[in-house]
Amino acid sequence: MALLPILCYPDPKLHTVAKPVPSVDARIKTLISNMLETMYDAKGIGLAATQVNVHERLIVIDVSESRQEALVLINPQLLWCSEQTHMNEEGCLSVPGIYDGVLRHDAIKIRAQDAQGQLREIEADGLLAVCIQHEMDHLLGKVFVEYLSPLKRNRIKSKMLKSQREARD
Ligand code: K1U
Ligand code: ZN
Repeated sequence: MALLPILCYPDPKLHTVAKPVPSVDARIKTLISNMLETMYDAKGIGLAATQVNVHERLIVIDVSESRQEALVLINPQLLWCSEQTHMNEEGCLSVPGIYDGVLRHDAIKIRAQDAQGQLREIEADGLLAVCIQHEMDHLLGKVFVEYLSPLKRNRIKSKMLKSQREARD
């Protein structure tokens, strides 16, 4: 297994729209293992392939306390979402140290393949629903800061660029 480098906002590669995973083969299984290791190491609850510069529709998630309940979503499709929405505090491994409120559907239903390539339907609410919506946005090239005001987003962009410059020099 290997730790993968995570792209940091405002890297333009984060805005790439991911393509479907063609088949759940050995290459994808290795990528899943590496993404899970990377997510656990970074103390995240989710990770989209986009964030590790692989532009295919693959997400790993673990919102459990035990950190032993990994969920793998391949080629996820949104089937239904509740009308009811809620403002939730979100963070992102690609925007370290920034947390802000984003409006998300309270409950969703999705269809996705699992790590064996089996089609599953999943109903989610609470943190799992928030995390799935956040990760599915990544696959569309959208980062959560794009829901914030232009003023906040520009401040975050400048802060990220400054800390990336300082880490380089
Ligand atoms: O996509 C990512 O970068 C992972 C991200 C997922 C996420 C967190 C919170 C709400 C929605 C989606 C993270 O794991 S950020 C770090 C984190 O562990 C965390 C932050 C806030 C609340 C709960 C967890
Ligand atoms: Zn994120």
